[in-house]
Amino acid sequence: MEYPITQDAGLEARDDRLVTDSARTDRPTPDVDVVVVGAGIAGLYLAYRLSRAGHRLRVFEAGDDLGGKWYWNRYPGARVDVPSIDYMYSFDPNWQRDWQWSEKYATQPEILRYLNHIADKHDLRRHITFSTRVRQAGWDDSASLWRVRTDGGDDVSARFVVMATGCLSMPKQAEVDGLESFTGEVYFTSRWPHDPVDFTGKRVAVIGTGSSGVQSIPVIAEEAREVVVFQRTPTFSIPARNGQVSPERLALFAANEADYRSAARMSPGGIPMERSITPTFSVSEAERQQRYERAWGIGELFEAINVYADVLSNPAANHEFAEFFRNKIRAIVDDPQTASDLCPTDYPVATKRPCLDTNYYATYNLPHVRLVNVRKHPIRQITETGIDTADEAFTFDAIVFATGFDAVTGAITAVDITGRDDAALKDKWADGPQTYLGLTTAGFPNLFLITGPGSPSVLSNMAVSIEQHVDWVLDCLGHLRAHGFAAIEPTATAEAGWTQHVNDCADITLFPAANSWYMGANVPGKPRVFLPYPAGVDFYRATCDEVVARDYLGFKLSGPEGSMCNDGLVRRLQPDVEMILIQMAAMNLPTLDSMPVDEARAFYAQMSTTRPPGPDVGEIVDGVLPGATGDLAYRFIGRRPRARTRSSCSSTAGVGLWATLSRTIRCAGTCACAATRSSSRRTTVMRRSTDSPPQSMTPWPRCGGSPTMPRHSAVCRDGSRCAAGARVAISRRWFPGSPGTRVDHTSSGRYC
Ligand code: N01
Repeated sequence: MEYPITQDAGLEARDDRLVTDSARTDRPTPDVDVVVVGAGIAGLYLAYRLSRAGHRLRVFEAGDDLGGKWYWNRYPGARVDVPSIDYMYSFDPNWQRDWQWSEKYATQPEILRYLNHIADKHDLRRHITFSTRVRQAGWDDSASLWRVRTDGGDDVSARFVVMATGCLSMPKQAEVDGLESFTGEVYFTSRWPHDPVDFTGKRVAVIGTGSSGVQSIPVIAEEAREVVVFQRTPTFSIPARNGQVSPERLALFAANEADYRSAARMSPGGIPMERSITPTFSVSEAERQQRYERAWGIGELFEAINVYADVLSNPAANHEFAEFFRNKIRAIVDDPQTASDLCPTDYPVATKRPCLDTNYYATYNLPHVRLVNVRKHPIRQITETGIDTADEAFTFDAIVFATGFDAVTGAITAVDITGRDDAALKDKWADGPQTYLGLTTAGFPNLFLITGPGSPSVLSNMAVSIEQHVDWVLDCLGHLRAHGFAAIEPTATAEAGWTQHVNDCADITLFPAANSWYMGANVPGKPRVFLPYPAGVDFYRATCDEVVARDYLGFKLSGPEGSMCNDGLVRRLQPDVEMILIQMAAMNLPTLDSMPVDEARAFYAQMSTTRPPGPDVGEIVDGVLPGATGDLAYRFIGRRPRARTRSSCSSTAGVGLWATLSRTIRCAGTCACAATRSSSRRTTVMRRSTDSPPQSMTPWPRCGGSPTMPRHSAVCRDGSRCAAGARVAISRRWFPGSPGTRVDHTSSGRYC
C-alpha cells in the first residue's frame, strides 16, 4: 500500500516508489504514521510539515485550543522575552502580507492570535484533537509500532511518536502547606483563567519572582490595593524597553529576510548575533562599564549575556557584571533593605534565566507594594485568610503562584512511555535524562523529542530550535522511507557519549553553580543535572547535520530488509578543545600541526600576551598511565580548589577563545595528545612526548576504530590515528547593518 495522497495542492511530489514497511511484510499497518503530542509552536509546525510530506498524522492536545504555553500562560503582563520578529516561524515566507507585530515584545494575546492565524492559514486544525491528553505510549516491538492511549478513550497505533510537549508546560506543585484552607482566590500564572481577573481594590500575594512573577507583579500592582511579594531567590532583570518594532530593524530584516533567518539558524542563541570573543578583563574598566551600560540599555537578553565571551565561565568576570546589575537595582529601589533583598548574591548572573521587565524594580517604590524575603521570613503555611510567615500573619483576598515548572523533562515523563521490553522512560531517566542529541533516547525506537533535554532548547530562541528539530525529524523520516527502514533508535554508545558531552559542556561554564530549573533544582527530588545543551545553536546544528552526513552516526536503522548501524561518538573531544579548533579554523589561522615547533611556541607566546593570568597552580604531579605500547608519562597540573561543590574548568576563561586556545597550545611540541580529564577533578593531563617526532606535534588526539570508552574523551585508549574524516567546522557571521554581507567559513578537520 502506498502512502495516501493527502498533500495540499502545490506541494512537492512525494516519491511514489516508496512504500510503507507493512507493504513489504505482513506487519500490521498502523492507524497513522505519526502521533504528535501537543499543539503548541512545535506541534503546529509538525502538523504543517508532516501533512505536506504526505504522512498520516494525529495531533493530541490537552488544552481546549492550540497554542501550548501561549494558551495556558495568560497572566497579566505575559510577553515573549525574545523580539517578536525573531520569535516566529520562518517557513511562512509571505507572512509580511498578512501579519504585523505591534510591539518589539508581543503580548500573550498577540502571540496566540499569530499561532491561530498560522493554523488557519495552513489549515492545521483538522489534524488536531483538542481537550485530549495522551496518557500512555507503549512500543510494540513485534509489530514495530507505538500504541498510544488518551484520556478521551483513543487507542491509536502509529509508526512514530513525536513529543512536542514543550519545555515549560508542566506546572510545579505549590509546595506550601494549607492551600486548600484558603477561602480567597487562588491563581497560578501557568494556568491563568480565560476570563479577565480583576484585582481592583484587593489585597494580593504573589509567590515567586522568576519571569512570570517579574512580568505580572507591576501589572497586578496597577490594580490591587495592596501587593505583597514573597521572594525566595531574587532575580537579575533588565528593562525590556518595549515599544514599536523599530522601523530600522524591520527594514533591515525585510531587505533580506532569508539571510536574516539563516543567520539566526547559525547563531549562538537563535537570534542573529555574533558570538563575543572578547574576554572581560582584556579591555579597560571604562570600556567595560560602557559595554555594560549598553547591555542594560538595549533591552535584549541575549545581547546582554553576550557582552563578553567569559561572562558564563569566568567567576571574576561574572562577578563584575553581576555587581553592575546590583548597582542598578540599588539605584532604582528607594528603600535600602528592599534593594538589598532584591539583589541576587548567591548565584552567578545568567546561570538562572534572567528576566526582561517593565518597571519591575520601580514597582517596589510604590507605597502599597511590599517585598517579603522568605529566606529570612519563611512561609509557615497558608491559612483560611492569608499567609503566615515565621513572624507575621498576612491577610489576602487573592494568592498568585508564579512558582514555575518541572522544566524540560516534566511534560515528557508525565506520559507513561514504555519502550523495548516494557522499560519505562521515567525509570530510565530516574537519575537524569539520557538522550542522543536531545532528540531521541535509546530503547525507545521511533520516539522523537522536540527540544528535548540535551538540546539547546530553553537556552535559545525556541522558535528557531523547534524548527531545526522538526526539520531534522522530517528529513529523518524521509531518509527512512527512501531507504526502506521502518525504525530508528540511537545506540547506547552514542547516547552515553552525548550525555557526557552535554555535561562536559555545562561543566566548563558557571551554570552548575546555581540552583536553577536548568539544573532541575527547583523541583524537590529531581536529579541535579544540567538539562539544556549550552554550546549554542550553531554548534548544535552543525552536530546534527554532521550526524546525518555521517550516515546517521550513532543510530541503528532497521527494517524488513535489514538494518544499518554506524556506531560512534559525534563529539569526542573535550568541548573547550574542540571549540578552539573550530575557532581557529573560522579565523583561518594555520593549524598547529602544520607549524614547526618553534613557530607554534612563538604563536602561543604571542597569544598569551593578550590573555588574563590563569588560576594559581595548586600542585604538579608527574606520573605514568598505562598505554597500548607501554606506560605513558604525564604531568598533572591541578588548580587551587575554589569554593564550589561542582567540578570546574581548569582554564581561566573557560569558553573564552584565548583561554581555550592557550589550554590547547600548552601541549605544543611536547606532547602527543592534548587534554583529557579526570572525572572527579578538572585537570589538564598532558602526555609527554614518548612517541612523537620532534619536528612535528599532534596537538589534538587521533582516534581510530570504534570507541572503547563510553565517556566522551579526548584521548583514544589505543592512541591510534583517526581514519575517518569529518566536516566539523562551520562558522557564519552576519553583520547587522550591512545586509547581504556575510562571511562563511567552512573547513574540514581531520579530528573525529
Ligand atoms: O518560573 P521560575 P517562571 N516558595 O521557575 C519561586 C519562561 N518564561 O514561571 O528561584 C517560594 O523562573 C522560585 O524561587 P527559587 C522563562 O524561561 C518566559 O517565572 O526556586 N518561592 C522562583 O522565584 C522562565 O525562566 C516568559 O528559589 C517559590 C519562582 O517561584 C521560565 O518560563 C515568561 C516556591 C519561579 O520562577 C519559568 O518562569 C514567563 C516556594 N515553594 C516564563 N517555589 C517570557 O517569555 C518556587 N518559588 C517572558
